[in-house]
Amino acid sequence: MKIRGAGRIARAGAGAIGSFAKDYQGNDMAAFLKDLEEVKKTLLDSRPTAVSLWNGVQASAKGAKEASSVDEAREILIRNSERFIAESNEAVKTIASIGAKRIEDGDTVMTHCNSSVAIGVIAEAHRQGKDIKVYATESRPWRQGILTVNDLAKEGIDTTLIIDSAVRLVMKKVDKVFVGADTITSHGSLINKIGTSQIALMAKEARVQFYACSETYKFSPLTLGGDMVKIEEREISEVVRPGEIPDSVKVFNPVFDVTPAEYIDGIVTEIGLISPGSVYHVMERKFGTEMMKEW
Ligand code: RUB
Repeated sequence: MKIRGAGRIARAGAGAIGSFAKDYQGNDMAAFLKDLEEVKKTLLDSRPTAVSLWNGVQASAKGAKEASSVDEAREILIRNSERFIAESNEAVKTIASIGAKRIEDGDTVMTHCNSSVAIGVIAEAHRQGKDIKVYATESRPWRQGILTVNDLAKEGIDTTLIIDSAVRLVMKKVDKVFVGADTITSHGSLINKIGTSQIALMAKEARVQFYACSETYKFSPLTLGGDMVKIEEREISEVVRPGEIPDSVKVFNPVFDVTPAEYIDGIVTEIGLISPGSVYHVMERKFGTEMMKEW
């Protein structure tokens, strides 16, 4: 939790592969590849839900096996990692400019948790001179909403913090919802902070547009192979203080949930505003049919 948000997590994972390559000492290729596998495993085990980490790590480690020496492999990894980080930062900017066009002067927007990409979209609309209001959810139990309202207030945006259970009441005043993504599945579902699917359901009920803001490296080729997205569960200490409830009471603290494709009006990506139904085609182009078959 020192590094949060799927984009930052992916860039940190890619950066870690780059650092491993920079610092590596030794010339034995077999040992290098074995150590690289261990590094990858440690990184991937740290956050199971966000596929951005998986894609960032895989993209950075790509080509190591084909190198003819450790030095060549190190160079490849350093280059890959720098490219991934640069492209990722660029994608956030592009999404901001595409998403901002969906926000009109006078709109009231809702966001959930703390997504740098969704905040980027909202901040860009504000910078363009649009008069907007934002409702941001507290996002229990970790309260990432506090970070969000600080980010939005710094931009000078008219911001209101609400508790998560106020979403349905407030939805009447909202024109559009913008949230981030940890993972987008091959059938266009969104995995994001717990509570996102409730907000999407309420947005649908109130005929409010619901957008997911997601770089395409948050698209999961693993789901195409039938893999389920593992929903991370965190410490119960995030929910209750010691001694507050009897030991016999169980606490369930899932951190992410799944919003089905039919609740999503659009996915704002760096390659454009797309429908959940077109995720497969983007994956095919991005990851390649051959590579996808392996998964
Ligand atoms: C953060 C969260 C964010 C996505 C997208 O959860 O759910 O909405 O990760 O973030 P946590 P971004 O705080 O548990 O990591 O748009 O910054 O990539």
